[in-house]
Amino acid sequence: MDTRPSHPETPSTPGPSEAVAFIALGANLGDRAVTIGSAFESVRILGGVRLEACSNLHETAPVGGPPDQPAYLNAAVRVRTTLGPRELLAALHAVERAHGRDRAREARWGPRTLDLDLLIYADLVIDEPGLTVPHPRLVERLFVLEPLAEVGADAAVPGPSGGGRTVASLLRSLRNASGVGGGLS
Ligand code: A4P
Ligand code: MG
Repeated sequence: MDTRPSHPETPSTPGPSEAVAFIALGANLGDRAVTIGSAFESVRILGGVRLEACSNLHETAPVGGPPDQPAYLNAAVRVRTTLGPRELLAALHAVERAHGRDRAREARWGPRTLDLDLLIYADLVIDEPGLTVPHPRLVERLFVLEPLAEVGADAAVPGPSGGGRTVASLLRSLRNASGVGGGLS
């Protein structure tokens, strides 16, 4: 099922204060495809955010967390935004809550209705309580890099984890290291 909004792209030129950002989506409870589709729409209508591109939905085996948790659906989006990174993360947390996420009741890396992670925000490198950008685990996770490459293959991942390499290059390396074939050329 393709749950992407039918017209996600806003055909205007970027404003001077807009930053390009990438967001990961993950769900492994409830009707995952409906949740991710609804989250695409919620991001599309956020104030100060223009949704530019949505990836496909990827069925992925859970990494970490409690044993026997259900498989995930993962996706990624590219946005342009006038929100700062903290404001954007706060808006994403509000979208998670609107989809039934309750952090107080869940285990770390445990099952969740919706997880939204801020992966990349322009060329910023931030390491503060409550906000690390680029997302610290993005370079080690196929379930993040594969959808991300669909919407931002040429995006550079700044900071110590990405070293300025592109998403496509990081994905190729991780696929080689994991013995997964079919890397992007
Ligand atoms: N936080 C700091 N930086 C960020 C950022 N860039 N984006 C803080 C999002 N959040 C950020 O996050 C914990 C804290 O990280 C928050 O207080 C936030 O302010 P959380 O969403 O409450 O908890 P979490 O998601 O369980 O923790 P974490 O460490 O972000 O987990 P991950 O790395 O997101 O991993 N397997 C598959 N196949 N697919 C998945 O999607 N997801 C996870 C969660 C584990 N295994 C998975 C998947
Ligand atoms: Mg998270």
